[in-house]
Amino acid sequence: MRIRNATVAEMFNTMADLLEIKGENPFRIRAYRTAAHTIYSLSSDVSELLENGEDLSRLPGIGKDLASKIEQIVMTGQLEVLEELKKEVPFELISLMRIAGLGGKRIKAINRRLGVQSVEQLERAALEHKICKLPGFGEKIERSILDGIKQLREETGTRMKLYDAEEIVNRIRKFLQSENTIDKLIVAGSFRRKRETVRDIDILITTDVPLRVISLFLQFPEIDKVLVRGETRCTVLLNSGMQVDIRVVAKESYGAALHYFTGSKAHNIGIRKMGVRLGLKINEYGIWKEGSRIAGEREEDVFRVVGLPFVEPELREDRGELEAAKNGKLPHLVELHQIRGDLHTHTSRTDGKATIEEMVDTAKALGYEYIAITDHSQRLAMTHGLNENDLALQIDIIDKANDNLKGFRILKGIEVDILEDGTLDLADSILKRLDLTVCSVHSKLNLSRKQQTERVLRAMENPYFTILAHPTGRLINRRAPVEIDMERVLNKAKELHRVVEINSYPDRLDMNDVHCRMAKELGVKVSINTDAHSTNDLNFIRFGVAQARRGWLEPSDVINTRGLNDLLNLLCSIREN
Ligand code: DGT
Ligand code: CA
Ligand code: ZN
Repeated sequence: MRIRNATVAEMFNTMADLLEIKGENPFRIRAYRTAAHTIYSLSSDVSELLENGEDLSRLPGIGKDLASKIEQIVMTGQLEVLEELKKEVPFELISLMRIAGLGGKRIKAINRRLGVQSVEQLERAALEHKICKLPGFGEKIERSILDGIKQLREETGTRMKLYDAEEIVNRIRKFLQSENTIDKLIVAGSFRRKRETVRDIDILITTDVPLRVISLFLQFPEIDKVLVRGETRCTVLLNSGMQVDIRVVAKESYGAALHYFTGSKAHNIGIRKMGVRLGLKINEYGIWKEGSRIAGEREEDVFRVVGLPFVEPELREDRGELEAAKNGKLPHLVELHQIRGDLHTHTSRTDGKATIEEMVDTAKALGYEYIAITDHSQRLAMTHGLNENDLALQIDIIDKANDNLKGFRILKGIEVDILEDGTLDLADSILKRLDLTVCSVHSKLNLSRKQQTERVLRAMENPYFTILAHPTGRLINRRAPVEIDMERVLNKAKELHRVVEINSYPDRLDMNDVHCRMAKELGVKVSINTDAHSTNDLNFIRFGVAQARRGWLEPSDVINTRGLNDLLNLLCSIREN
């Protein structure tokens, strides 16, 4: 494998961040940062320099100790001390280091006292005035933290996760509907297309009293700045850095406006071109033929006039949906209500918050027929991962619990770590007693593409491998996906009849839409799971379903749309392969 300089530099910077949060010696911290900078700006790869027998300690800012660390990274793909440090300091805290005015010391205090781990959680704590009450903090610091978050979002142009945008939308909706003046309120744009992240929130409204609605909205307490203010529209920036656009549209234009502002832009252009060929003008106000308006009140109108059936918003990315619509080949997308169970969940036995009973009760309330309990395996010591004895005990517990259940089944599972060499973290003799396994990579995320891919392919060969969980390990806005050849992975999954997960956790949404589509085209079966760590998390399933829809998946592509018996048959047949 070839380690890139950027990788080495990033590991050193991470070291520095973690040491800073830990409150280590500033000289040591600076040494890592300087070294990172040196390596980043080298013109040749450190791995190449090493191959040529060069002495890295001759580089500026790099002594014997750092040189040997670089060598370790190049040889093994990881840095021992960094791995150790990650066990001590929550890795997520690093994202907070990028907020101006928030050093390691304060991050540590905020984390220890409020459990804050992400920028979003920090923002929430500040908005709820929890930060200013901490000893050594005050209102001024709290405000500067909020400013810092805003600045960070502006600088990095960070797109907000769909889940966070959804929460904002819910608050706006509630606020605007407090007066009974709104006829329709719908969020268009990437939010409606259910992209995993959104840049801004585009809201369309129909009402008889536009001025009144706009002036009410301007009183929304989270507004930081009003950017545009007109009689039927306004654009504001919220404290969170999120931009919101509100447009009041005429009832007769509602459908045309909804289509236009839902986008995507590329999809719109495709539609408009089809219209032009038919002598139609299609814009956000309506549909026109020879200067007179022929339609525009309903969104379906836009598709109808160009001879197409309705195209679901999640498909409107100009990825062949117009072509498919023309040829009657649109997929019948999977829907939330078709999901009959969840196949990746955790309990308080490892790092979840709820007991098996509580998870089961919630699953039943969601109308499910089954839930798989898949706690972590022993390798993840921080989560109190299960060893073979622990798992045997859990199997007994679940068997007993099932005896008392009617019309619902708890499936026995485990989220078993895929070790670096591609073996699984628990013995086959215990795995075979389970209904299914959810297999995932949690360590050595920085292997080369070839090694990472082969590690996963090898794991899939294990006869008790059922589902590949969160295949790329990415965390939206926090951690890039691992280097892995998804096409090879999916081909292998097809060959061995393995299932691949869409992890519905709002930070993960892994596989992404493009990989979902690839899976479908290769004929690989998918499972939409939440990876719930609490009863509430089971509701995240809607995000996974949205991602599946963006990947053109139909119910038959998704194994947990099957009823219990059907699913059990499938799980058995996977093992027989
Ligand atoms: P975002 O905000 O980056 O997450 O993605 P969108 O798709 O929400 O993009 P946005 O907010 O810039 O615009 C909303 C929709 O408005 C977009 O999806 C399509 C439509 N739109 C915006 N600009 C144009 C344009 O120049 N031509 C056409 N045909 N449509 C546009
Ligand atoms: Ca938008
Ligand atoms: Zn998990």
